[in-house]
Amino acid sequence: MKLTFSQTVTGNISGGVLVVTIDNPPVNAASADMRQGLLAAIDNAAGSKEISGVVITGAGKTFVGGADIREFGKPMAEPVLPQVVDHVEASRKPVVAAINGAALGGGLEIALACHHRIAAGSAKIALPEVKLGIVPGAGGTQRLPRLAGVIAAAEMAASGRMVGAAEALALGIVDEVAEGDLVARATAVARELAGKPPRRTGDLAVAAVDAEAFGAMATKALARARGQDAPGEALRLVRSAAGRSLAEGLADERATFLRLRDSDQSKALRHVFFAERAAAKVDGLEGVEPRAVSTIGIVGLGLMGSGIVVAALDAGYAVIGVDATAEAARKGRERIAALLDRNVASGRLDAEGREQRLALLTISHRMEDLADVDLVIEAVFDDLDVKTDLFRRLEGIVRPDAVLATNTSYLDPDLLAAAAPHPERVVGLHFFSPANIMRLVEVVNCAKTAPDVLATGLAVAKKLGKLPVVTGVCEGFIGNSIFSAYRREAEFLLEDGALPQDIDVAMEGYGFAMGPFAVFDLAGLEIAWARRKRQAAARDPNERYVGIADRLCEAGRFGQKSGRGWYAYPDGKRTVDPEVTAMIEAARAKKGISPREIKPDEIVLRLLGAMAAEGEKLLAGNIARRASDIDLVMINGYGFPAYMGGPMFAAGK
Ligand code: 3H9
Repeated sequence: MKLTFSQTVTGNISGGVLVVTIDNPPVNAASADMRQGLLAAIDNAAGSKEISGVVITGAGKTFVGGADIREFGKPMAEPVLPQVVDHVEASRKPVVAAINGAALGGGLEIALACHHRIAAGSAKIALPEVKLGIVPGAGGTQRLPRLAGVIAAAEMAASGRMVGAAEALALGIVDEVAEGDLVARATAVARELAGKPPRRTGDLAVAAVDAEAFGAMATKALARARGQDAPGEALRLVRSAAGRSLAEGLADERATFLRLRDSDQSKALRHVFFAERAAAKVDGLEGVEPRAVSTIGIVGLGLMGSGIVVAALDAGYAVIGVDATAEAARKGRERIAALLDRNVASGRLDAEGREQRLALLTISHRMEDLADVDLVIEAVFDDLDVKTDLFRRLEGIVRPDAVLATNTSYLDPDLLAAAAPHPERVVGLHFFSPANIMRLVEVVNCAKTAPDVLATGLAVAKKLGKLPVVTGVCEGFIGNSIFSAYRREAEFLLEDGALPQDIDVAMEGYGFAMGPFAVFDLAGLEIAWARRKRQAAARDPNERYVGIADRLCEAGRFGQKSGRGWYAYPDGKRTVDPEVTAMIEAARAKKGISPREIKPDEIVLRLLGAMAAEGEKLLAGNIARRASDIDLVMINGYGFPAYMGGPMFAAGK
């Protein structure tokens, strides 16, 4: 018999067990309706003679995706999740969680309050709240350590790391992993447990903690979470579970959750969460099917190309890597193998995974070997003639339905496409280095790119585990346009009175992992110098131009690689160089600028302002489709701190 507890929660009685199904697409979030329904289901079981136990499961591929994030910032409707969770735990009849898929945040908290947990092999659990700038708010920091121990629980709560079924079993978070029919097994267990005193997680003692081991884990977790409030709070809450009652711990957790939920960091991170989902929706692509891609050809096996090869192999694509000569191809193969070896050494990959990837890889110096690939990504030298020539050759080799993608950063892909007989199959896929690690891919919608070709670019980037953001064509696309404006303003600040180290310290204080001048030195100064020289003739003589970077390059200071740039690097360590200070002072004097003291707040304000102003231009020119896309590009490609929401969010756009 089907029972309806709310619009999203229904039940079925099977042999004395109430099987409660949460069906709240897309991710079974714990919305007000779902909370009310779940509470009603537990009450119904309590009051029914016919029911001796309860199973809770989710419809579809998610158990419960957590609290409904869209409700944050609105008045909270009763019952709140902690009430529901307490109700589940307090039930006198056994409640078994049948974790059919992702049990995240509030979803895991519901499962933790159940008296027995059975996971499907594909289940995944996590407390991802810190990624939204909050801590768990329905008992996660207090119940998880009672099952998994303080250290494992604290590490999960501070990192938001996703844990698979096997690890959850090993950690004691789930009691078993179901081999066959999950709900049938959970129903059988509920029947076995009926009439016995329920094993309540909240009643369990928290095992003693090794303070040194906790300290080592916490140091690592905090280093990764620099600048953010939530991870430290999560560590504190889990740690203190050991020394106080459940009720005290829950009260502290709830107060911390409510405080952080209203914090600026949480608002910014929620903006980023929804920005990522919005970026995947592209006007004009509704109902457009991407072309099927199973084999990718990658031309140019330098640093960028090899990184793209590894990303493609990681995603399970068959890859044909091509470079111009047998020697270059051999070096490319070595580079790819070295990247895989590094992943093995760091534990990210096992030896079997390495072999599987190498089995998917063909290396060649013959372009003709690309005859049957579905997609070619070129990552050759960023020169228009070289790339145009390559595209022309490819046209004569690849299948007529193959997609051609360019990884250019600065060239005009419309010019490249124009050189090809079929410009509609050309798209830009702008990866960031190292391409197997960096999450951002700018997908460049060229003037003639066909909708299904754009959709293919997006689908492939997504399958590579990347965050694709669509950009129109302009010099530097979204990211480098904004980065240029940032660079320009940073150089104005130099002339006006700040030194590189002042600017870097201010931006690092704001949350960037590295300030702009440290980044310039890391990336190398010569490419931007070459571009400035190329553009010199066309430059408006009335435009403010700072020549200090040119003076540095003329003096052979090309950045970290050459041992000197905006800083000196004795023993590889970033050090202020009086020679650079003197060059900056000379440049100011030459222009008759008397320097003034510029405080960190002004530095931050001017640099953020420059980024937002350039962002406005990109929006007006239809290069970026929405302000939040710009935020994603700067966060994922240029080190803008996610917990500040991106330059457009910070500017209130
Ligand atoms: C929490 O639980 C706090 C508690 O401790 C305390 C409470 C008191 N709410 O990602 P997708 C939407 S905090 C509302 O593309 P996937 C999403 O916006 C929460 N909506 O799918 C999108 O909508 P649209 C802790 C949500 O299959 C659609 O679902 N939980 C939520 O690639 C599809 O999303 C989390 O942080 C939500 N919680 O991945 C989990 N989640 O189609 C966050 C998703 O309109 N969620 N949506 O654009 C995820 O990590 C992924 O969405 C998930 C599915 C892995 C579940």
